[in-house]
Amino acid sequence: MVDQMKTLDDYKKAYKNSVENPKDFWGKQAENFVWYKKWDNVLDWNFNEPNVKWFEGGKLNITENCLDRHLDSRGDKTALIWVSNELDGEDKKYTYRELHTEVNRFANGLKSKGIKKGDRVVFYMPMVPELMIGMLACARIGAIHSIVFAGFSSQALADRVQDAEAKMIICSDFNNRGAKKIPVKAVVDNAIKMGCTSVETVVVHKNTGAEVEWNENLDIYLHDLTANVDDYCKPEEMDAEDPLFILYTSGSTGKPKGVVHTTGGYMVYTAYTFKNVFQYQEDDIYWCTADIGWITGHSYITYGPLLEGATTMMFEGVPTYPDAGRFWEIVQKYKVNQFYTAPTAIRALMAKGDDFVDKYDLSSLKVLGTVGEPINEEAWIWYFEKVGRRSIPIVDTWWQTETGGIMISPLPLITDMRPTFASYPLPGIQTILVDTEGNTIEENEVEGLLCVKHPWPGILRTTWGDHKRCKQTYFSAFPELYFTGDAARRDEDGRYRIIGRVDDVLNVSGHRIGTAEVENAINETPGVVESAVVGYPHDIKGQGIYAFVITKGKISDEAEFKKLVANTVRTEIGPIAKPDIIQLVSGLPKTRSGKIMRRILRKIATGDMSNLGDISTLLNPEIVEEIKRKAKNK
Ligand code: 7RM
Repeated sequence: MVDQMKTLDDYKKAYKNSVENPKDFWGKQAENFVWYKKWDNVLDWNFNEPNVKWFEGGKLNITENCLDRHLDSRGDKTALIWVSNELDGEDKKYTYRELHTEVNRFANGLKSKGIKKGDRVVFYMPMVPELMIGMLACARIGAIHSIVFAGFSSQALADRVQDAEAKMIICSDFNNRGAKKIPVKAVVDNAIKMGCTSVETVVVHKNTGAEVEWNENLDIYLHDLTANVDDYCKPEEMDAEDPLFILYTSGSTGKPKGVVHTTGGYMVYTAYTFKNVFQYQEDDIYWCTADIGWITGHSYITYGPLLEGATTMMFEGVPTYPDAGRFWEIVQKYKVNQFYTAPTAIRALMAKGDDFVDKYDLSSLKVLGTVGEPINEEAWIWYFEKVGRRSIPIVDTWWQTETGGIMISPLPLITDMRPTFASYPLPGIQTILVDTEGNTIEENEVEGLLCVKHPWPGILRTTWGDHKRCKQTYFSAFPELYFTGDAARRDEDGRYRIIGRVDDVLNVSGHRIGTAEVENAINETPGVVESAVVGYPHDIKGQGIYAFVITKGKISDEAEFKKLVANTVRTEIGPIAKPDIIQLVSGLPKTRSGKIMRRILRKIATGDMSNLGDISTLLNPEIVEEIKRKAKNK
């Protein structure tokens, strides 16, 4: 098991050591795992290419470390508690031994369909145990999983399957989500029709048991795949730098990119951060409410907890079904010790009133966590007072799909807390703030661009199929630095407060959405000439999506047309990217070189129209008046 810091002194020593001797520091953490062959070199790196290699030459399998190595000491310990969408549903528990068997059987099933090391397998599934079992089964045989959040549309799914050239898709028949039943397999069928030619097999997990269309050439039920397989599958020997998974994430331009994480470094980093940020103790029950389709679910539902032999929970449903007390009902029922969720969920529950939280016994809780977006002070205080009953620490964890694990966070009862501050960088994380020219900002209380100057084991290695794009996006803004895309400010004690994205990436209910993606989708609507999408502050979602749309000629039924635009976005990306506000305009403010002036649109969308700055240099300054007049947030 990796080290666990217990005191402020431990943190200070670990931080200092990690900066002065990064190889020693991470080499020691890595010693705690099972390696088939030890590494030759802890770290080799440059941020120019970029080329980062951790534990080069080391051979291992991450599932050996998540499962096999716990069998002697924790074979009968509960590894996974799965909580059903229904209040009276049948929850499920898996011991480490049972989870091991399920993963091995699934892995043998994959092999029987010709899946081997290096092949890509896409998952499009709800929050069911088979998703966790399936991702681990891939890791067992060295296949690269790419999990697509099951709220994405067929088009978005097809884009990702094609980019990854996946050989297999694994899905469910239907998905239970709150009061809804969502046809998951039908979305996959549609994606296949869009030309996913690399796909040889579609594995269908019988979830609700409802009837689905069947394609004899491709489809097989999961229970048939694993009907006659062995209970043991020898783990594939992976190189430390072999890819473990691809996870697509939105950026400021074009289509989402496939962030690639590799095996050894990701393993060491997720285990270390899990154990320290949540201060996990052997008999604790840990619950992260994220979806496994996002990085938070990868690192802190599956890998981090299982690597540390924890009991991890997985919830199928939503926070407001059957009512806004559901989270707290589950915390009470399972005596949850660590609870990790997103600010958007906290704000949504806060808005439903205190009665839903007051009536439950939450005395088991020891640590509360948040992730995904800046938490506003009001939500932080509500979380602290109502859920934490003023007595337990909150960890506001800042990190990204690209960082693999938590980067900046308080350590519960070890470092102090300041509401809305993600606080201190974890050991191994050398954060700095720079100005737009790349000069280091030494002073405190000054806003700057958040960068990291030394690699940590969980850093992304590349973007799938396009290494240039990785360099361009993260390592080109400032030489020798990893650029996060976020602005931040540091207080006099060294705590960081994350301000938010400085690029064209929106954060809507904790979901990362590129404005360019939404614009491309809107532009697919017949009758649309051009569009510009910006974010605006939204009480519950953090940010809402505001779309300015130029149409071909006059639209007779504006309401109907806006519905059409919204539906196109739903089809192209998924419901999470649907604009909250659509304003039809006759033009967009542009510079003389033809660039849309988003700065002006952002202000108008926010309702902050008094000071739009100098607009005289625009190609079409007169358009600003028209847009202001019809703006929706005034
Ligand atoms: C884990 C995750 C990453 C972006 C990131 C930030 C924002 C995440 C916080 C936060 C303020 C936080 N991965 N973000 N955590 N902002 N405080 N604690 O969310 O790739 O989906 O998003 O999310 O802007 O760059 S992500």
